[in-house]
Amino acid sequence: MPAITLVIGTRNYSSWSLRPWILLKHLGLPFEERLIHLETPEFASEVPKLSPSRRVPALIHGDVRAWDSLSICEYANELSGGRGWPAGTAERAHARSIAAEMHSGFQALRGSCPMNCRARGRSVRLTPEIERDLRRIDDIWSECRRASADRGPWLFGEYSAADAMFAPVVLRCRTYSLPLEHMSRQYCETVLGDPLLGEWLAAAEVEGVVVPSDEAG
Ligand SMILES: N[C@@H](CCC(=O)N[C@@H](CS)C(=O)NCC(=O)O)C(=O)O
Repeated sequence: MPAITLVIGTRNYSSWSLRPWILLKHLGLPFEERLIHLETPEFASEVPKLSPSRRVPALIHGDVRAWDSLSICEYANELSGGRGWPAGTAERAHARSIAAEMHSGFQALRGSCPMNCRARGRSVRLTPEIERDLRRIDDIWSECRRASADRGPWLFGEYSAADAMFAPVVLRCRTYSLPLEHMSRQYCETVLGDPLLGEWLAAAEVEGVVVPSDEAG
């Protein structure tokens, strides 16, 4: 079995890299990391050799190439024998839908509240667009948690790719102190208490890189 390599960007900023990274970790799939800092000459020269989209994350596994966070999560699900999504058909459809909604949506929130793992105490003006994104995220989390409360602490009880896709959103909520309802706040506590997220955050603390586009943030 060839080794899996996951190409990721700067931990502090690369929310898309965090998603498959934490899912692979939760599924117990061993992999090597190749970290290339964003907005560096190395990124410009190396990433085109590793990722057809010229973006991170990208996964290399023998002859297999997968790029784009959600497709890497799908590949990890296959490698794990289907443990990346909930077991029931209806819950799988639900989990895939909210993961896809995250992947393609919430532009207002994402644009105004970029992930910065190290940052705390930032404020943002809650425009109607950001409010709308936030209310939808709050509804997604609260509805999932109400339905799965007796089966474990994650969105569908056990950890799934849906939790991985939302992990960076929880970090944004912390950095920008975004208001959430009780069930969602509890879910954020679960995510922030995840030792595997702690591993990522500890590494982000010491990487010491500031990308130029964050200097104003
Ligand atoms: N839709 C892609 C987005 C990937 C993406 O935008 N990655 C950023 C880092 S978080 C990147 O590679 N930026 C470098 C660039 O665009 O040149 C995914 O889900 O993986």
